[in-house]
Amino acid sequence: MRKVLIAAAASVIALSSAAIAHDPPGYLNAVFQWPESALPTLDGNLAEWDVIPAEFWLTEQDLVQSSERADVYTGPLDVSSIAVRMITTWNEESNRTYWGMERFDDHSSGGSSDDLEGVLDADHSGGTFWDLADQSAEEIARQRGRHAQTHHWYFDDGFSESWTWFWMTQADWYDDPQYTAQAHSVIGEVGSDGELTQFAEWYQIYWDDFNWEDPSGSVVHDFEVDEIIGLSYHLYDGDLRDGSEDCNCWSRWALSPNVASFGDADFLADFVLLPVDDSIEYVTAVEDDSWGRIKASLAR
Ligand SMILES: [Ca+2]
Ligand SMILES: [Ca+2]
Ligand SMILES: [Ca+2]
Repeated sequence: MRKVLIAAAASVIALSSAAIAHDPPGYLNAVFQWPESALPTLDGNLAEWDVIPAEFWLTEQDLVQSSERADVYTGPLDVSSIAVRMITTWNEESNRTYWGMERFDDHSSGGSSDDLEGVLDADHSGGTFWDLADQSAEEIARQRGRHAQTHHWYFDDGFSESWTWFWMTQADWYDDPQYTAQAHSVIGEVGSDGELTQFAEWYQIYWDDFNWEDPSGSVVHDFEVDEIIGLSYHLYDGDLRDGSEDCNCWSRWALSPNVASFGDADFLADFVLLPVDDSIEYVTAVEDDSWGRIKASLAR
């Protein structure tokens, strides 16, 4: 009996310390689930996403500046410079996360100055997925991104050579359609220094054990209802008009001011995976191009 109690107490302590580590502290948000019959159609038109209630979307109002760079913008949030609505959703059968984003930027620099970085710890293991002390080069290669993954995504109409960049790995196979795919559209011209609005939708699978040398030996996460995942968004807005060190023009907007979320899952925010909401009238693929879209746009 005593052993059981000690084990129970130890697990409570482990749970509570994990909860304290997650960031922002006390934060819990929810991940909307798509039914298998109505997965988003990746075409750069977000009409089908409008069935998702507004409270699931994050906007720029949910974000704070998260950077220690010298040229970081230090003024208040300015929706005439960056405005966004973005969301991470999921689907049980495919074990995919589906992401949607609409983003307005007054100054399109193009490429890595204006992208979204998504970080996700699917099995909520927490802890670093960056180098550990005294690791060999081989161990570092294995460790980076092993139990949580992070991607920079560029929805920039071909301005960037690749649309997805899992920047901490040496793997070159993670952009295969069995793992990820995207579609996007833009209003404006990428890299023109002018205004740009982007509409993007994409899916991404995640790994419990990502092995950069071994796609088939890597363990894909099996997402389940009620599971809590770790999630972070880093929304970059570089308005690099003069590019000087003190330009006060570079932003990394995130849920928390911490910068450690780049490579430590203890600093990701908690999100719980929801069941399908059957009360919603989804836009199914069959009616996707016609009546369903009209209905979805009328329902806004
Ligand atoms: Ca679509
Ligand atoms: Ca801007
Ligand atoms: Ca910009």
